[in-house]
Formats: sequence, C-alpha cells, structure tokens
Amino acid sequence: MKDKNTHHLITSALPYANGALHLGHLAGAYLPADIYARYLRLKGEDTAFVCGSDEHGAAITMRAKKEGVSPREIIDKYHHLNKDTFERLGISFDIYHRTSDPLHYETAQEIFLRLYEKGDEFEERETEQYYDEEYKQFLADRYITGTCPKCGHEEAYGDQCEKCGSALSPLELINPRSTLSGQKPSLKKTKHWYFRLDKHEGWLREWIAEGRLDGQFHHDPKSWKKHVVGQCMSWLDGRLIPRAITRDLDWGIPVPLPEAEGKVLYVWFDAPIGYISATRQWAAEQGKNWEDYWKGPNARIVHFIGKDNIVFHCIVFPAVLKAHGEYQLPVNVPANQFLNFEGRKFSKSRGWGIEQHEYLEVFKDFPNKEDALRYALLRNMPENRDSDFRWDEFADYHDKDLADKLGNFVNRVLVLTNKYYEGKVPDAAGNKAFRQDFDKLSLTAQSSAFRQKMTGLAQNWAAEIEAFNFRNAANAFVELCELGNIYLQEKAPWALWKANPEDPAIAACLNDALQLTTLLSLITQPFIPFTSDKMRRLLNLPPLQNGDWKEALQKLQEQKPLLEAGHQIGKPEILFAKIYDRKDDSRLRIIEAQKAKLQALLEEEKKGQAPELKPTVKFEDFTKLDLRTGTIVAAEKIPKANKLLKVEVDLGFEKRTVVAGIAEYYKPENIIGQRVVLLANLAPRKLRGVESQGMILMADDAEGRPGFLSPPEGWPNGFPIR
Ligand code: B3M
Ligand code: ZN
Repeated sequence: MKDKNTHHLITSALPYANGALHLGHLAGAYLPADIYARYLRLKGEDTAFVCGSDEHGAAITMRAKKEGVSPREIIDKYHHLNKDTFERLGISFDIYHRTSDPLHYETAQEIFLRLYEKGDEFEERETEQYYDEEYKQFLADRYITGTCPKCGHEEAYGDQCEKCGSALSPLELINPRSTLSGQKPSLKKTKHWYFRLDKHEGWLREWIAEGRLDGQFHHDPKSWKKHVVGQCMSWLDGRLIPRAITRDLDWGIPVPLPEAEGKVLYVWFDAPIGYISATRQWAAEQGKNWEDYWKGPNARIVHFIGKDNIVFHCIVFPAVLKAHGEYQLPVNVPANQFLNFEGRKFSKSRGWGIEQHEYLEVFKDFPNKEDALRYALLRNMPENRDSDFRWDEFADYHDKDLADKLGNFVNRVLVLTNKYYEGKVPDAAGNKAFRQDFDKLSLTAQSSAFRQKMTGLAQNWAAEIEAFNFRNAANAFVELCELGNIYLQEKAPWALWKANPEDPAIAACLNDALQLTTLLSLITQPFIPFTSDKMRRLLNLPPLQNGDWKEALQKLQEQKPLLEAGHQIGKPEILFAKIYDRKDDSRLRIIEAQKAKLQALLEEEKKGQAPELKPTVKFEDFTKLDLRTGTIVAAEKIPKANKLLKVEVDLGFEKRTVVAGIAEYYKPENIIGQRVVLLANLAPRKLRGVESQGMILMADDAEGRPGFLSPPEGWPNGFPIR
C-alpha cells in the first residue's frame, strides 16, 4: 500500500537545560514553529511538533561546577522550568523530550556506529589537547580562557572570543588558563573521531544552492531565506574540514567503541539527533511509526532555529543524515535573526531583557498576558533582519490591533446580534416580506464584495504562513479586522435599525460580520490561541479541531456560510482591556514598572562607568616622560596599512617622524597645522618600515574615536609639559 499522506515534522532548537529562555529565544525558534505547527494541524495535516532539552555539553557541566551541584540537578531544574513555561505560553509541542533519556542514547549511538561502520565517514586523529594536571582531565574549549590573539581581550574562551566574535581554537589563546584550577594547562595526547565533513561539500552545495539532491528536485531554493542560504554558502566557500565529534568529558553519551573509554559524543553531534529520539518517543506513545516522519518519501522536515545554529542544521546535521543513508533532509530551515531588547542585546549578566517565566510572573495580573506577548513578538519577529522589542510597541500592538481592531469588531458584532436578534445569527436574506422593497442588487453586490475580500485575505494569510512569512500573515489578520470595522462603520446597522428594524440590510450586514468573526476565530488560532478559544466560546462554537481550516476554506471558496443562520451565539465579553485606559491604569503600571527598571539600569550604568585605573605609578616614573608641544607639518598615508599615517611633528628645535594609528579617523590633509603633545623620549620603533620617533597623545571619545590633545593656544613648539 502506498502512503500518500505527507508527514510533517516540525522541530524547534533544543534549549540547553542550563538556564531559562528569554523573549528573543521565544520569538526566534519557538513562537514561529508553534504558529506553523498549529496552522498545519488546523489544515488537517499529519504533524509532529517536537522539541526538548539539550542536556549535554560543557555549558551544563560548567554551570553545575559553578553552583556546586551535579549536572543532573541542573538539567532537571531547567528542563522542567522550560517545559512548563512553554506550555503556559501555549507552545503546543507534541513532545518535549530530553537528551538524557536512554532512548536518545540509543539513537545517538546507533547513528554514530552506523557512520563508523561505513569506514570512510570518520577519521581518527591523535592530537595534543590541553589537560588540567590538578583536576586530571582534558579541558573542553569552554574550560580554557586566555587572551584573544585577534583583539587582546583577556577573557576569551577556547572556542570563541565574546568581545570580537572571532571563532578560536584553544591552541590560539595567548596565556591559556584552565577555568577549573586556574593553572596553565599542559598539552597531552588524545585520540578523537572526526566526521569527514569535507567529503560532503559537493552535494551540500548542490542541495543548498539549487535545491537538488542526488540529481533530483528536493526543494525550491528560493523558498529558503536569503540570509540562511547566504550563511551556508559562505561556509561552503570557506571549505569544509573534518570536525571532531568526540570529547574527553565525563558528562555526555559514551562513545560506543571499546577503545573510547572515558570519551563522549560531542554535544553538537548528539543534540540534533535529539529531534529523532523525541519523534521516536512520541510515535511510540501515539502508536505511530516514527520513520514516516524521518525516512519515508513523504516526510517533510522543517527546523526552526536562531541564526547562530544555521551551520549545524543546514550543513553538519544534514551531512550526518546523508552519510547514514536512510534519512530525509529538511525541506526548509527558516532560521530567524536576533531579537534585541529596547535597543540592546539581551544580557542576563547585565539584567537587560526579560525571561519567559519572568514575564509570566511579572504580568500575572495582566489579562491575556500570553497572547499579548505572542502577538507583540509576532509583529516584530526577526524574520529577515534583527529586530527590537520595545515595551511601548508591545502596548501599541495590544491596544491598536488586539483591543481596537479585533476586540472592538468582535464586541460590536456580538452586542448587535444579541440586541437585534436575541443572539441568533440572522438570515443573510433578511426578512423576506420586506425584501421586495429593498434594493436587492446593491445589497447582494456589497455583501459579495465583502465576502470576496474576506476570502482573499484569508487565502493570503494561509499562503504567507506556508511561506514562513509570519509577519505578512499577521498583516493579513490585521487587514481582516480592518475590513470588518470599515464594513460596520459604512453600513451603520444601528442607524438602519433606528429607521426601520426590519431593513434586510441589517441582517445581511450582521450575517456578513458574523461570518468574519467566525473566520477570525480560526485565523487567530495559530497566533493568539487563548483568544481564539475565547472567541469560539463567545460564538458558542465547539473548540477548533484538526482540519477545521481546510473545511472553512472550502466553504469560503464555495461561498457557503461558516456560521449557519439561526445559530445561537453567546453573550458578549470584552476580549482585550486596553493598556492606555484613563479609568484603569493597572495594566499600564505593569509596563511602566518594566520601563522604570530599565531606566534605573541605565542610570546605574552611567554611575558605574568610573573606569578601572591602571596600577599606581611613582612620581619619579612620571617625570621620566618627556612631553613636548609641537605642530604637525606634514602627513601622508602609509601604503598597505589602512590604519596608519606617517606624520611629521615640528618641535621647534627639530622635526620628528611619527607613525600614528589614526588613518581611519583623519585624512592627512586635514591635520596639517594641528597642535599636538608629543611623547618625545619614547624609544624609536619601526612600523611598516617607517621609524617612529615618538608618540602623539590622543584622547578617546565614547565611541573610541581619537582626538588630539593640544597645548594652549599661542604656546610655542618644543616646550616641556609637566
Ligand atoms: N542547544 C544551542 C542553542 O541553544 C543548542 C541547540 C541545539 S538544537 C539541536 O543555541
Ligand atoms: Zn577577540
């Protein structure tokens, strides 16, 4: 029997179980995936939406060390915190698994062994690695700090400098130290298994750039985000090299080889396999076949991640799966860029930002806090470029879109239907007896124009979700609300009612508006599910079920009603109480408190900006410096050195040549005549072949731009400065 069903597998990046997640994570990898999964279910598609905790890696063991507890304690704590928080925010995972689960060990080891047995996917290498003699263990990259060779930052990690962003290897660090003992680590030989990523470059390039796999169509490459393809291509252009997929660590999945005792799989090897283990677990519980979602010809895998995980999901993991040979590759990886918070990066250490569970706590008395947040993040989702979360915008989206556009419309429709028709959906044709008196043509024409627009926007909404353009889909939702409001405003059924309660235009208009309200109960479901549920209740309709969208779309296309005449709706309730409300500022106060907290941080920062001074020097040390007034009389660029200028300084009694690192800030012709202070007894040194005989004193501004220190006006050249 041939399986014709598409099996959608939606994944969200597995959060490390060593901390809570902030709003940026939610907007990046969880909310969009949830919207997509909810949409697919509404459409009646067979969907598995999986996620879970990433519970290995040095980040976890380090956290445990810092807190003086076991890794197990850390992962248990954060696994539950993250799982519960997602649930409270309506993120509808079918399973939230964990990579410490035995089933995951089995899955990861199986895949490792399969690749190992192929013989040519791995390469064994003996290398020298840093080892902490006191702690008797090899040091993971993160366990080594030292000075960054690129920027001089003294706290760079063995894998990355967080100051300048360079990717590093531990051996590049200057003055390496072990974070365990604080000692200089020694180098010791160790053996590891490297995945031959380099072997996979050819087909990866064809797959990513052209959407072809094994010479066949796989996906439309234009359906992938430009920044995702761009990042992949720059990796591929930089050439792929074998990557170590084992580590010397005591926390992780044991490498399933006899000669690998004490070694574990590298966390980035096992973590993506966590998606597979999660699916296996879920399928076992549901009585389904997990392979339909991973191996079958109709599997359709989509990974939702942040941009920092692109290479692992688009290059490394697909290569592992391809090397295995039985797996399908993702049809899309709609990675998001980053969300900033009030103009800056989220920073836990600086207290900048808000974590998901913290938001729920601080907003506990805020009605619809979950949907208010989901909606603000949706409207501002960093789909193609970094975006910024601001509390003022959060309030605007809430009041303008949710309270005014959606809430008002729904409320008016429910109130009027209850008032004029005792809550029964009126027949679009109105009262037949009066019908003849009415300009029938114009009524039907207006009504059908309205319904056409409504159907068109609903189709746009669906198409945008399918193309992972969630912000555009949100626009379609807003336009639907606007359509309804304008329609009511133009038709003014309340005015018609005053003139003649039997006017069929009233029934026609409200019937149209009720169709739209019903449609909105579906359209809102992926975005703001709590509100959608409430709308269903107010309409006295059953909760939405899988496939309801498919059915609704068909009805719309066939011009059939979504809500039958005669259906009894419920009593109106306010959907969203405004934040800016003159009579009740309780909601505004919650937001103001958040803004005040940030303001206080900024002020604290200003105060705390007294810099750390260098160690004290003796007066005799200072008097060793011979500082002289001078004037720049000539300046030119030094070829092939874009930061350096060769400058001639007149000291009155002689001229000095000085090399100054100011070419990015000053053009040579603009500094002739500049008065300066020169450190005149600095030992000469050669820079780019030019001997520099002194140093011009400069002061940096807040952005690090240098400015000249000049002597008082009229002071002659060559005078000493004390
Ligand atoms: N835990 C890294 C991260 O949270 C990692 C993702 C794994 S996805 C398989 O950014
Ligand atoms: Zn650096």
